[in-house]
Amino acid sequence: MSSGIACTWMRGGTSKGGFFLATDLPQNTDERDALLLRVMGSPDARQIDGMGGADPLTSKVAIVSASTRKDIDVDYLFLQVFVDEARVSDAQGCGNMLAGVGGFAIERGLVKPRDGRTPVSVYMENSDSVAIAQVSTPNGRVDYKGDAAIDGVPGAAAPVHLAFKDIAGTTCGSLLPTGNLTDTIDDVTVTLIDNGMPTVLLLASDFNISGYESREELDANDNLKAKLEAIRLQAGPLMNLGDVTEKSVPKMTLLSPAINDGAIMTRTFIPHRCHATIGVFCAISVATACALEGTVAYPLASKSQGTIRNLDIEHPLGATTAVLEFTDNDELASAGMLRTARKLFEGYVFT
Ligand code: NQM
Repeated sequence: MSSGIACTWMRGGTSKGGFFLATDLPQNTDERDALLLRVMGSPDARQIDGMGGADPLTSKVAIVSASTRKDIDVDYLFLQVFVDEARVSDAQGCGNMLAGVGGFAIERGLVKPRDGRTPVSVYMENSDSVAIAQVSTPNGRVDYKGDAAIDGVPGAAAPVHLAFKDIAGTTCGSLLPTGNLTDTIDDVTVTLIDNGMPTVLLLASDFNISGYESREELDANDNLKAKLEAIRLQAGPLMNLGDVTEKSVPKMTLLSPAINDGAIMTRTFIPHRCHATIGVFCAISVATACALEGTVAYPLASKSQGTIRNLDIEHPLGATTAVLEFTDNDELASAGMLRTARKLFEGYVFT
């Protein structure tokens, strides 16, 4: 029997996947990706021969290493392992898997825990930016149990507060990569934005849908998906992403008015399947557009004031609260979000 590779399986926010130490994986990218495809069981729609959950949200990998950067504890590389294609992509980050990185890093001895709560500074390699994750560590041990609840995850767990600075334009070069608040693609008015995640914002009403449909209903709407993909392929180069045919960005977010007192309602394609909820950075990008007059989101969004604004971004399973902090001059200073994480399994995975 071949010897396995040490790994931890964790839920991070509303995603799930494998967490590895960089030192346990091949340094060669092609070898590493081939191994991760075997680990997940891709390409196969059911991922029956691997650990993946037959969904982009459960076919994710976090690679963590001790950082040599000043004031940074660990480096985190996120990889999306495609389900039914033999592809592994580092073109996007993942704020949901990020929720598990701090606990994993402490448990693997990369960060010394404090008594109570341990701040873990994470360099996110995908976006060349930094997050601070607050991990619950009573008596100096990671505790995943707690009473924080997030929509899209049953029950409750310990809170993991995530804080981000300087994430605007980390992938596309600037917050509004075309320099415009709106652009027109295929006669549809869109906002192209990147506050941590390259995202195309569109009005659901422009596609003859309500924007309140279920994930399953939207996934079955081939006509809608074809229109979104045609727009996405044109948006890619406009957003400085080049040819995005084989990339998991930009995400496509359909907007409609909120129905549960939130800021706005969303349905997000990531990019070919509808998200069960919404990604962390995607929600922050949507929230940012809600606060920016002139975007397609602004007229639909409920208005909030003050230097700290909590925007509930509604999604198919509830809402996620993006916390935006503004300067006195109304410029965006930082963003944050509450997530939870849970360690599910620790051991060796065999390829
Ligand atoms: O936007 C899914 C997720 C994500 C990414 C995706 C994410 C983010 O929910 O930060 O978390 O958009 O592919 O895990």
